Amino acid sequence: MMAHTIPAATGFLVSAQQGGDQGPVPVFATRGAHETVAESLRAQTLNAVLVHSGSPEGAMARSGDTALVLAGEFYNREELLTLLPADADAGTDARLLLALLGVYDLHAFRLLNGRFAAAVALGERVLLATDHAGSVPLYTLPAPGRVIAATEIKALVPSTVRTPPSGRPVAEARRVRRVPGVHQVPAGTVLEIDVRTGTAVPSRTWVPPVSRRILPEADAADAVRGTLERAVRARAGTTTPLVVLSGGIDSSGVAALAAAHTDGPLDTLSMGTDTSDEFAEARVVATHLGSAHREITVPTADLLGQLPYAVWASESVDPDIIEYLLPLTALYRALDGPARRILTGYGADIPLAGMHREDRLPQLDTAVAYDMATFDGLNEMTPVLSGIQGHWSTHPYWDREVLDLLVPLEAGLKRRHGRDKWVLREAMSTLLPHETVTRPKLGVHEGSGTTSSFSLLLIDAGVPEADVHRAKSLVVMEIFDRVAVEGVPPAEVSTTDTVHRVAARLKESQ
Ligand code: IOT
Ligand code: MG
Repeated sequence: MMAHTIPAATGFLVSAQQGGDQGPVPVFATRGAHETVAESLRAQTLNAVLVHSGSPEGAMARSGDTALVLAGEFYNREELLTLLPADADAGTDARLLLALLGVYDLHAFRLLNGRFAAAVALGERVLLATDHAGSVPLYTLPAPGRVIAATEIKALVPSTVRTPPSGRPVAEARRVRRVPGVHQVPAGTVLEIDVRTGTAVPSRTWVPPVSRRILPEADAADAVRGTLERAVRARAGTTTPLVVLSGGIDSSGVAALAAAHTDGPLDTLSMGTDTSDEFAEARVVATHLGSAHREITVPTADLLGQLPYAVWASESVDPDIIEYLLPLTALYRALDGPARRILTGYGADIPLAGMHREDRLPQLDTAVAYDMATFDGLNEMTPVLSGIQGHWSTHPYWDREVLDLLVPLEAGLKRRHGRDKWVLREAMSTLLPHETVTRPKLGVHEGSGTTSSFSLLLIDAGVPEADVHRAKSLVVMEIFDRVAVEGVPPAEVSTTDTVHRVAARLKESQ
């Protein structure tokens, strides 16, 4: 049962090398047991440490001169199986990938709709790939004779890599702040690395659509509902899923579709703080769906104190993203008990421009184009966020087929009849109460008071209002340097002390 609640592995560290067998020391924020694997191929050895919850064998596969590890899961298994002989050995996603690589080589990654990071050693090559959205972050340090890669930066910093090789540049990949030689594998990309030279060649496996599609209202709403329904079903697993519910249209839509595919009541969970919450709005939905609903209240001081955990888990240095992720970090950390499969409404606002409160169609489409061109590397959907508590989160709105439908819809279907995210609201209109369908957007950073209380903390420390955003960025970067680069445990990093140091530095520089 466990294997269906969360994937066989939720993270990994690999070292592929021509000689020697000493891998780096595994360091992860993701909670789980560690399984060490060594596969000797003709030209290289693949050493791996898998983060797992009981069945790590499901996360690796070996055949002939190819060995691979997989963190995460696929959502189009049925479709993929039609490409293989009926008796193909494809019982796990790792074996399915191995079989597809045998047929398509690296182009296999163009076929996958999933949430994963993968590392493959084959012949003298190493393939490193993320899903279309890069939703499971993957980092690498490729060097002549040795390629190392991991799903968390902290596993690749000099203190944990025993003999850091001097890495080769990686074309088109973002370098990681303050960690020499380490690059992030771009979203929707497979890097093909020659293990002898450390040279990496990227191939895109997915790009966000840039053209726009015209559909009649009813057809668009039907397509959105059907596609989203499939995405939710593929993610629901075999145990009762938990939906993190704000009572907004995005998460309520996911909850309604998940409830339809769950035997017995669905589990839903809402968080609020002592300054702000959306409990009443979420309760309307929970009551309507008959879910087993829970509310968690986090004191605001505790919430801000958990900033180091949000940065440690996401390894993101974007202050706006950290404000969205902080309340969710607090929510997941408060979720004790066995590992859960969590569905969220996160990400719907990106293809639908929900964050922009924009009435004018040109500006709305500019926002969609901009956000679809800049999401990579923000790590906002990283599974590590809930993984620090041993859970697995997944985001139906960032299913590959859902994005391929939502992104290209012409802007007038996204803003229509005076409503934002119109096509989604219309698609969900028969499944949810009218007040939920018409409820205006409220971001998680607003609904939980996160943005305002973080600002207040900085202003109280003496930061002028005009500098607050820059100060937030400095605080987040300083915390990143502690918890991701220097390996300081998040429990030992104080948000308040960091805020005061940044405030003092800003004052000096004036
Ligand atoms: P928001 O859309 O408010 O929340 C994201 C998800 O977090 C919700 O769908 C819900 O599943 C969960 N959630 C939010 N609030 C609560 C709550 N109080 N209790 C329990 N669960 C909750 C930012 C945002 O406003 O989040 N997310 C945007 C995208 C960010 C922009 N990124 C970018 N441009 N690259 C989004 O699309 O979701
Ligand atoms: Mg949302």
